[in-house]
Amino acid sequence: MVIEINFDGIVGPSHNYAGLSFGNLAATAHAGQVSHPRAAAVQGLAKMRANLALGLTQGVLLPHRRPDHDWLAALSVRYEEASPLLQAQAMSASPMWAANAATVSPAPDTADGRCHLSVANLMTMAHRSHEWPETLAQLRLAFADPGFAVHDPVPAPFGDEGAANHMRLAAAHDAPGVEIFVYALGGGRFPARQHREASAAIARAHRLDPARVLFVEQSENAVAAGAFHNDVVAVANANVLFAHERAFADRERVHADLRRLLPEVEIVEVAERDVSLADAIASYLFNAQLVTTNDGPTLIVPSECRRNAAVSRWLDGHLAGNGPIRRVETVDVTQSMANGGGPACLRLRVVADPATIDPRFLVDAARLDAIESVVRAEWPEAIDPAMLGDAALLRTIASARRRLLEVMGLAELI
Ligand code: SUG
Repeated sequence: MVIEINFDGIVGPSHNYAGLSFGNLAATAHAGQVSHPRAAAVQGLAKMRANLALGLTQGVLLPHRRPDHDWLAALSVRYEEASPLLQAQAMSASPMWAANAATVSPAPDTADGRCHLSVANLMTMAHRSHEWPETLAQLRLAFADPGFAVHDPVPAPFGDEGAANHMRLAAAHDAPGVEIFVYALGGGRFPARQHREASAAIARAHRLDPARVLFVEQSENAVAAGAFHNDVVAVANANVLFAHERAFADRERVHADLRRLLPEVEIVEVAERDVSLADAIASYLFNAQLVTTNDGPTLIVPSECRRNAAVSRWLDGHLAGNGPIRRVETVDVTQSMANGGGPACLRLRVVADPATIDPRFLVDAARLDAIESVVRAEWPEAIDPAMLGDAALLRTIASARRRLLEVMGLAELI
């Protein structure tokens, strides 16, 4: 049976705050602070447990080798001799944000009836530009079934940041959908990380019906206010689009196109006067997981949303008014949030039959327990970004990841 599966990135043992993502306000604000990798990973696991409790199917993607010695070798430098900036870029735990791993087009949308995945090149940020080879290796393992087509990244200079800039709307998960690719134009105060040409290439590779694809420009205001990915200001699931009024350059056009292509669509728009763009970005209201549960459309928001008065008021008002979102759940992912990664950043959605996926990438409560034991025993308790050159820390990070992959039966990825 075809269902939606959320693959969460397990927070890696090198999780730290080096302030590497220009345009990501949270990451910049926390630059130089001490991080807590063990607590961060435990928070991520708790979120996965909460998803299981909602009746959802849960998968995982694994932390990458850190530091990335292969990348440094391509730059002709050894970690010990690299500049502090290069060290931090080689050490980032950024693969935890699985929404940036790939763009996924489920089988009901594609001409060949296969589920297509394109690994993201993430070329705009140096620390993320070297993620794709390991991500691709994991995707090729997890989705080896002939029902999937796994694609190489779009070549430079066309920036692609994966599912964070892609939304799929459909009457039901197993019905043909409308795929929306959101891109940003350059020239503003912050870099445009998703280029239209990259999105167009992916739509072609995935053999999507051009009549059911929308290319939508992100509003310049949103990028300038710190929405470095569309999923900071909009999220979609099934027939519900949940977006800020200022998410798109031309909102009327987006709404009209959607209503024409998917008459069942329900658009939940939050007005600037109710929640400002600044509040939306600070609280990550839209970086929520919008999922289908027995109670209907359910929004899984970060706890920061309940600490923001305007956002909390909006959520309560929507629930009280019997809006399309029927239930709101709160999760604590503050360690990831401090680097600009909310609940939606941490997951990649794949609509497919779980029986066709390598079971080592799927988790139940028992497997989460096993992962948590490794995390509690092996993950560093704290990392001061000024200590990234420390040899003992490097050994701890490498052995912690190795142990996790062994426990998960994925030693071939070591
Ligand atoms: O790419 N932060 C990530 C956050 C990604 C959020 N993902 C989505 N919105 N889907 C980024 O900016 C900060 C790492 C550092 O500064 O060390 C970072 O990479």
